[in-house]
Amino acid sequence: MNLKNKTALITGATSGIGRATAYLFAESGARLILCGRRKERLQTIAKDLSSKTEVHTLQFDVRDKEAVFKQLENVPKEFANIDILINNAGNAHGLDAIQNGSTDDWDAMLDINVKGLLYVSKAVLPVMLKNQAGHIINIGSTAGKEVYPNGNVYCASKHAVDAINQGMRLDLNGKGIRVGAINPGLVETEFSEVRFKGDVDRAEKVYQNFTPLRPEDIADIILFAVTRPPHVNIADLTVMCLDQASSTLVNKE
Ligand code: NDP
Ligand code: 8X3
Repeated sequence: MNLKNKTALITGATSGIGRATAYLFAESGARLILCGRRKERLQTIAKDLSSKTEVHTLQFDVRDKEAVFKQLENVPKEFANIDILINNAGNAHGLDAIQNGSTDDWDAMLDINVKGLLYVSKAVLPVMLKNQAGHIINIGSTAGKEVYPNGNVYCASKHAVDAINQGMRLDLNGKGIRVGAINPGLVETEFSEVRFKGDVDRAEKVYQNFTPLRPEDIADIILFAVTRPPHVNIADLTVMCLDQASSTLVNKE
């Protein structure tokens, strides 16, 4: 599948789904703008992909509104014509009953998963509107389709992504811009390590005794979505591994 002459901006490209998407898009020839906070990782990935395509890296925290707009205003001109935006940066912070939740965790999830996605979209949209063309993929979650015990604010943030995805599609109708969400179930990435604040043992247990999705599985679906003919828009797609039936029902050995 060919993305030659397309420029794709991927947030959260330093790990998991975003990183897998960067590698797959590079194979397909897309020019890449890779974003994240961890500069060394961005540099390593850019070096890895430099034989396949042109890569520009942007280091910023999506919560930092000023940084988002400043960095995106100043991308080199050969990268400025963004065709594809993958709104992927995000994480869960904590897994606690609402009465025990940390307000810092709540701020992080709402500021990153919701407001960060909005800031990046607002910064990228003018070029898509000018071109009357573009494709935005919002990475939602099964947590944006149902709520599970102790998932409260993370689920709220992903329900917000679901609403924003629908709202974007309504407001951008007639402007040549495709908008769609990919909503994964359990994918083995650094997600649980972040959720459990570096407790690797606890994080590993989340993915034990069944076969979870791999980040490459989601990258593959993202590539499929962005390489459909221009009149085809995958509006909303939920994907789980075979062993998962819902957020709370996973067939473990
Ligand atoms: P990872 O933890 O592996 O990757 C998260 C990415 O988001 C990293 O590249 C990280 O980069 C970036 N990120 C996090 N916070 C910020 C921030 N404040 N500013 C900029 N970038 C940030 O997790 P996944 O790959 O699993 O998660 C990617 C997306 O997929 C998220 O939106 C997540 O909610 C969603 N998702 C994940 C599922 C799963 O089971 N893993 C299932 C459903 C959805 P850096 O730290 O360098 O800034
Ligand atoms: C990540 C999947 O089930 O941990 O969005 O919320 S889950």
